[in-house]
Amino acid sequence: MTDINNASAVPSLPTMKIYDWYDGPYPARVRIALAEKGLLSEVEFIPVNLWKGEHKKPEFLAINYSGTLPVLALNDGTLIAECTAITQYLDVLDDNPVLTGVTPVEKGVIHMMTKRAEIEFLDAVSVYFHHATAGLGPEVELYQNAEWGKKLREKAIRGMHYFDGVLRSQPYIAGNTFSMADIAVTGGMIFSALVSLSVPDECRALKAWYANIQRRPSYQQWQALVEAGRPVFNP
Ligand code: GTS
Repeated sequence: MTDINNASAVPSLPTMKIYDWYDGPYPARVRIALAEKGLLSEVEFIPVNLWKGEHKKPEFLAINYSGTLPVLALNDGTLIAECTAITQYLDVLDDNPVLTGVTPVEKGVIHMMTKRAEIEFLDAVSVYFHHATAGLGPEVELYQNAEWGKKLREKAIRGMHYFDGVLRSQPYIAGNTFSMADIAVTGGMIFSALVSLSVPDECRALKAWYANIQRRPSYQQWQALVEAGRPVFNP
């Protein structure tokens, strides 16, 4: 794991800006990845206020057609949305990938487990939030389907049980080392806490894994930022 207080060893970094919202669970994934790579202080964060629906305005949709955060903007005009894509980009900048795998098998398994974390857990919690709770409020949530939201809440709980099973036989989501897949499940845990979706008591391996993740400097730096309530990271 890289020392998050060290400036990056990458010789010529592009100027990087990230559109995000400081305590959002998906943005958290990229902030944790940045911290793991020692790149947190290399990025300028541009807040996009989800609660005011700024992410659905034409100006932002021109940056990301999907109207979601985070988005990485490079100085040559390249825009990279999707946490997975951003993490992959950041991970190979220094030719020393530590989050997305080195061998073909590692890359394949990490990609699979990251996708599974999204489909079976994190995205399901997100649908529950947007459809079966007040979500971002009536100004932003223009269509809600509470029944669908409640179904996805059940799916998220099934996902917790699935990942608990995975973690009974290995220390991390994609095997023996921390990876992007752990960060994706961490996003699910962060979102679950925000919507008061408790991890079932019997998911002991998942709880133990999360306690371990929460001890990582990358997680702690993200948490300190959220607790300070600062929308923009300013080292
Ligand atoms: N697949 C996208 C990714 O991986 O980046 C999903 C991104 C996403 O849903 N981001 C949330 C968002 O923009 C940000 S947060 O809820 O975690 O803060 N949500 C706004 C919306 O209206 O869906």
